[in-house]
Amino acid sequence: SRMLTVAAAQLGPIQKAEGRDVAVGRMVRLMERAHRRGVEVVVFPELALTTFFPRHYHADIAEADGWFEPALPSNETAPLFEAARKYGIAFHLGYAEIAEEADETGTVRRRRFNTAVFVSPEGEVMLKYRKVHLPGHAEYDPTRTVQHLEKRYFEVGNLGFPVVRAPVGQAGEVNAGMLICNDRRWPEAWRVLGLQQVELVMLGYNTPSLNMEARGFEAHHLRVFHSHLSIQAGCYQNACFAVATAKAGTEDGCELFGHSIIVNPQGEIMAQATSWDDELITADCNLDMCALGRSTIFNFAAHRRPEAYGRIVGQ
Ligand code: CDT
Repeated sequence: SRMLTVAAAQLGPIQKAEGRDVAVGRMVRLMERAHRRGVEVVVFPELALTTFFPRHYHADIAEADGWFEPALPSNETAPLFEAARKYGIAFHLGYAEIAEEADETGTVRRRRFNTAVFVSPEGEVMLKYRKVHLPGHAEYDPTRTVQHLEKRYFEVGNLGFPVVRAPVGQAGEVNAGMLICNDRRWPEAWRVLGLQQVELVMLGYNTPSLNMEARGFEAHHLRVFHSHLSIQAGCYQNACFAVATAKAGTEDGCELFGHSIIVNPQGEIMAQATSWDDELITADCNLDMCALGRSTIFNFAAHRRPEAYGRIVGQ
């Protein structure tokens, strides 16, 4: 069987005043722990290097550039790449990306994305993804006590939902794909990965415990339920594993709910974080399990009916 040992490396809160050196130091310690447990792939959260900065308003977007990475590795993130090399571990990292890149009109300009990369133990980027579903709003909202300004700071990802056959671990290879936070709630995103025979979906998230838009219609306990429901359904309906890693705890007075999980193709939770702090959860994934769903109830070639789904893509 094709076994792959994976970990969700949940991070506790990172405060606004804390530098990347603090976050990276904690991440290196999680890598050391992963090594002791025989882990081959470590998944860190969305925007893992800083506090969840879209809660902070900057009138001039360029003022927010300090939250972004112009290059990876940088001096501050190099220890992470060194740890990966030392221990032979591949890792997934979410970060805010600045790229000097041509837009749809061909104009090269400064562009900002909510990005994740899957990096080999040798430090090579095997896969890059830019978040497609950006929640929140673009302008300061005085009706909210906490802002969620992803639509201000990031452009919609322009790389689609890529899947790569990555050479990792004893399994030899794994079909790997990524989602970022809010993407996990959209079945279309999972299905685009499923159509590429994804076996492992890596995703990081920062989800506030309090839904600012709930207006009394959503009980607090449903926040974690909806997150898990989305991930478990995504795995079952696309016959894949997922490692879903949270940033958790109270950042600058705002609570993020944690509850990182690893899920199998039956939709079962194999491991779950129980703290709201730095915590490593692991699971041994038999990638051959993906074949069952894919060859029976979710055999897409045999049973899927795209001719009836035109409305999904506006046809
Ligand atoms: N980071 C992120 O995408 N969080 C969202 C919260 C949305 S509240 C405006 C999520 O879907 O978990």
